[in-house]
Amino acid sequence: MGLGFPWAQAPGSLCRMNIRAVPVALLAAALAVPAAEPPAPHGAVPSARQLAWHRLEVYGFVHFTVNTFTDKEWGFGDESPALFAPTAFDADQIAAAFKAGGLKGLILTCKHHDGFCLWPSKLTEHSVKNSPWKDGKGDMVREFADACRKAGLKFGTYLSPWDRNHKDYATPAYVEYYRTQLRELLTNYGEIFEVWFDGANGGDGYYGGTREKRKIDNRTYYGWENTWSIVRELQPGAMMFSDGGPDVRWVGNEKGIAGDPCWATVNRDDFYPGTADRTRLNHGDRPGTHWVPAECDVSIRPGWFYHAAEDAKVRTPENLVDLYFQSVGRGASFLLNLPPDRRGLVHENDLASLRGFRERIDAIFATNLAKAATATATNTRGGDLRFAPGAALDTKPDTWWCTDDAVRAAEIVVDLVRPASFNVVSLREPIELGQRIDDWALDAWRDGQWVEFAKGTAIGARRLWRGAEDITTDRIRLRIVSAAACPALSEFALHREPDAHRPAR
Ligand code: FUL
Repeated sequence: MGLGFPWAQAPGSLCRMNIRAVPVALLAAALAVPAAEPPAPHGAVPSARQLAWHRLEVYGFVHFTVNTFTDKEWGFGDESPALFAPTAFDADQIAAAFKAGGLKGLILTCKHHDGFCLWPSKLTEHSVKNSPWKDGKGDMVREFADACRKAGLKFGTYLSPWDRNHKDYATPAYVEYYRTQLRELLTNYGEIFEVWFDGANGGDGYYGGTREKRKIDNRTYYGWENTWSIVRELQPGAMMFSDGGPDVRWVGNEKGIAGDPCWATVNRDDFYPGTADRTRLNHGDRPGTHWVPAECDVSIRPGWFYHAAEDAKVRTPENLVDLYFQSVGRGASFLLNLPPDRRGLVHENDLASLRGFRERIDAIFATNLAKAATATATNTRGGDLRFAPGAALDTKPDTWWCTDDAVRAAEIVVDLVRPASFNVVSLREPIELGQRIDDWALDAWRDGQWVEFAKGTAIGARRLWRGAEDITTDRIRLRIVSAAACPALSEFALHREPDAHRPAR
């Protein structure tokens, strides 16, 4: 697997370091310094597919089925396909809304718990083929997949394991049905970036007319290992989500909020879909046996499906920005649900909120006040400029500051040359080396001394600190107070959230 290590692309060379931050004389001197080896990775590390996924940060859900027309959240499974009748469905409008919000991918509920399929599955009549939409000739999964590709969005699938329509649910025959449906989705719609395995199982349902309660053992019934191998076979690049991974884990709530800290590692074998220790999922395990980062799923409205009664209850742009800081800013991903209305469009109120969210995020991150700064560190690995602190200022994921192996505490001082005001700090570790830093603090130089203004524990894929007030200074110090292995940092950036956008405190 190609992990994109800088040394793998240019062994022993200086070509990928932050040359701008280094005076020419030093650069020349460095040519005489033997190149240091990069450190060994620490603990569990991300796979290539996880590394690619981490870079998305924000993507969205589309919840759409018969529930949209019955005003329910969980269909019983006895809904007639004739109910599914969007009047102006337009996958391009939905994809454009996702783009407007800065979302990088779209995960579609191809089948929710009610069992109704948004594609003409060969295995059931309970699908769009018996709906009035396009006279039963449409394939909504195809329309979404095509619209996503046109708009440059990644496309993912949600196929509910719990099926309240299917007569065989709770018997081995249904598991075969489920796996064959999964094959349909993973074979016919191009590249899939994430496969979502929901853990819900409420028991009662229509089940082919029996209208009874059926219980299954979440741990054994679905034979998850065999289902997961289908995904690996057909879509090797796809991330698999469930309560416990294997690739991305539930964050333990549906509020969009990761714990602080939220370690990317977890003892994965303690979890399987449908059972969750919510606190552990929210914070991760440190140390943990596997790299299974958290995903923060939340709806822009109170419900996952569209309800006209909730048109005035759409989350505000300010609230979405708060959630961004509490998810992406804690090393997790932000999965925002945008449920199409009965027309089959993203509602105007949701769109306005999304646009406001994007504007606010852009206003914060468009300018990095540390970009032209210089940095010094208490230790640079082997004295090799490739690992000098300037490599964290360039914010490129493939270049990073790193210390000698024996070091567990270190400091970087960032000199801004002239005073600047900021209220957001962005830190990232090069996670291909594992999560190394345990404790950090930030100080500003004020009136001739260092004054601490922030501290925390996990950094990982990203750690955002958001201040209530501006910090104005010309020098900032990052102290790595403790680390499980010699620390490394790929991003140190300073930003300013405009006053008009800041939350009232
Ligand atoms: C839950 C489901 O029961 C909800 O309906 C929704 O799909 C949410 C994302 O996951 O487990």
